Amino acid sequence: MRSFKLVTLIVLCLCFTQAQANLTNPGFETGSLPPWYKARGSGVEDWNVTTADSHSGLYSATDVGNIELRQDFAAIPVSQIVELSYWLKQPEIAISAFDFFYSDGSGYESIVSLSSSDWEFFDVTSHLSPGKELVGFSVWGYAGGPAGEDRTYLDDVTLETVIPVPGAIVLGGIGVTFVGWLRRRRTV
Ligand SMILES: [Ca+2]
Repeated sequence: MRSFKLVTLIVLCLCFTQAQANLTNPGFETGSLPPWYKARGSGVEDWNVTTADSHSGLYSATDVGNIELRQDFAAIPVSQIVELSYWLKQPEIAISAFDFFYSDGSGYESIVSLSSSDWEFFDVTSHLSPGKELVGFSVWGYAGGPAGEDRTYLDDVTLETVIPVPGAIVLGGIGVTFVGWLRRRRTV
């Protein structure tokens, strides 16, 4: 009985939704920045793609200074977003701001603090405003702190949505019928 419920649940999940990645070049593995672009700020070294370090793959993006790296995309309802996250590395263990840009022209900015000099994961999904549509996302480097170079590395940005699949009800119905048929066969 428990396995029947589990199979039904899996079938329903598979049929009703579909995960979708929404960023282009999320891990900088094209070896260049676009469609990411420098939006605001200034520093010693503009955002660029490097092989000096990476969270995964060959490349990451890096800058030295308080400079914003942004990507714009077609409007995505916040209600469909299940994850907005990224990986950062700062040898000086400093801070980094991130910005959301909404279709109504409003924005949101907050800051994350790093706690080690290794790669760190930041999930900022909970900062999104329900009911709005996201059209852009950015991450900042920093300036100040300890005396050394103000370097930030960014990699593996995830903007994942889950959307209903067209015809999902039909597929779900077929799934339930099939599971019911299996169950009947088992009990005969
Ligand atoms: Ca990468």
